Amino acid sequence: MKRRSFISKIAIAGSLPTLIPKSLFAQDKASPLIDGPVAVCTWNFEKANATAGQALLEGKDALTAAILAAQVEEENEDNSTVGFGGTPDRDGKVTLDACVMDHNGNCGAVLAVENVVHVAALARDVMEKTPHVMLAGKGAEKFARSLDYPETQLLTPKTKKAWEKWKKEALFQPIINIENHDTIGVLCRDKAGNISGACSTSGLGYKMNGRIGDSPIIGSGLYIDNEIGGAVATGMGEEVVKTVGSFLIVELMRQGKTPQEACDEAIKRILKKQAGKPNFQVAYIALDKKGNVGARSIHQGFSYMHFNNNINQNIKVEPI
Ligand code: SD4
Repeated sequence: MKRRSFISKIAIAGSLPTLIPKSLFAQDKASPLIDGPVAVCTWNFEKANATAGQALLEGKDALTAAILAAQVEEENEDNSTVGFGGTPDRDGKVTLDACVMDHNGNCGAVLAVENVVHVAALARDVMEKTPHVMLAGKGAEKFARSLDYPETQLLTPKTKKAWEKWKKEALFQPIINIENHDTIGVLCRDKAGNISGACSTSGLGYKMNGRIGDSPIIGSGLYIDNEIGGAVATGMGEEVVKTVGSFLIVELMRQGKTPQEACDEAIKRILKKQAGKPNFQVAYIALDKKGNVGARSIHQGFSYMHFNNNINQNIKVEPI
């Protein structure tokens, strides 16, 4: 995968302005109202974000667009932190976590799922077809089989070989950036002005079997409040969970902070618990109801994709 900055134009005509009641922003004149659908996702997943952008331009709802973006990376064998080709745990098992949240505040999640590629879609099925919010492990897999999700071996020859090499030393040392953090978190605002999101990951490489990070935890890896906006996280999940990062960002925006200020504050909350700058990465993206976006990371190396007005752009993020 190329790690470069780019701007790609997507040749799609007919984008309609996003319909958001102006009265919502009557007292907030500080930030502009961005017209048209908006899609943002973690890292440099150009194709994933373009897929979401195109779906939004075609009139698909924000949740569908976010899941379509997640699926691009879930199928991408070269992404070693999501779906097929994801790095296994210490026991050689690829276990996936995902969640989704829609503009009505509905949410669904699956945890530690094996042999299913499209776990963000499965999280949506948990949300829409069960009385529950979360399904884990064998129960989630049984549910997937009942819906005819194909059974897929997620460990590839490449990741198996890397795991066998890792086992010789068996050191658990998460790498700071994209080399080991390629989780996809997506936030979309559709033509109706509704915001939804999705998050999908295989978690930290060589984690303990059964370990769950932030990504499938509503409020940590993802949170949406359609009156305010949404946020997603990537990086060291344990630290995101400790500060309930995505919920925190949305609540800070509710109190009047911009998406950028809210991301800054959420990163500072993590740093406050550390002596000096820690040797792990956490990064957030936030999108508000008006289409404004903010992002911040602890370390260099984080970037995100931004789609609006037919332009799909990779934005490098300055660390705190
Ligand atoms: C986790 N937050 O399981 C995930 C890892 C991650 O890119 O973001 N990787 O902790």
